[in-house]
Amino acid sequence: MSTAVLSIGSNLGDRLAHLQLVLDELGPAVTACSSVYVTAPWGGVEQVDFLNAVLLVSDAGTDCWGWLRRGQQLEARAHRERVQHWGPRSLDVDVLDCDGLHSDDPRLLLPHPRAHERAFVLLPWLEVDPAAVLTGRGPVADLLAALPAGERAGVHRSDDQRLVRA
Ligand code: PH2
Ligand code: MG
Ligand code: MG
Repeated sequence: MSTAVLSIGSNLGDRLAHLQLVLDELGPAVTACSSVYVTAPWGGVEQVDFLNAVLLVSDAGTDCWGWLRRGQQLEARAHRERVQHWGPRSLDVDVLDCDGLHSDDPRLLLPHPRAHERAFVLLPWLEVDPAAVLTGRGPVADLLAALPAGERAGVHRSDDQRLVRA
């Protein structure tokens, strides 16, 4: 049994359908789902905007490694190709935090080492859990407030693109 926070993102192909695939496949494990956000690319690679969202998930049969595995299976289902570091992708599923666990394993770094720097992660997370705390870093609301204004300015909630919970 574990409870995790997942960040999902896409900027290739049918971006909304790729995010929806995650909801459809994780089904009842999804306890909360944020709005869809249109987000400027983070990381210095010139590319089209992403759609991002955050999910809270919980499942008796899935541990923290299980969320990584399930995320990777979904990325494969969306034909994810690993071409360029921080480059375009059909689907990215990242485990941000899982049961407050710390992991130094390079295959599963927990908490996510860059979550605290990314408005496209913090803003949707705060929407689904206003009291959220990023393990080792502090309240998500404080992390968001500490970001440079430009970082937050690139993240917009979409009114016309929605995810439907299975
Ligand atoms: N993912 C990246 C790199 N940059 N930028 C945005 N806006 N959204 C992402 O999901 C994203 C990114 C690598 O995982
Ligand atoms: Mg990522
Ligand atoms: Mg990833």
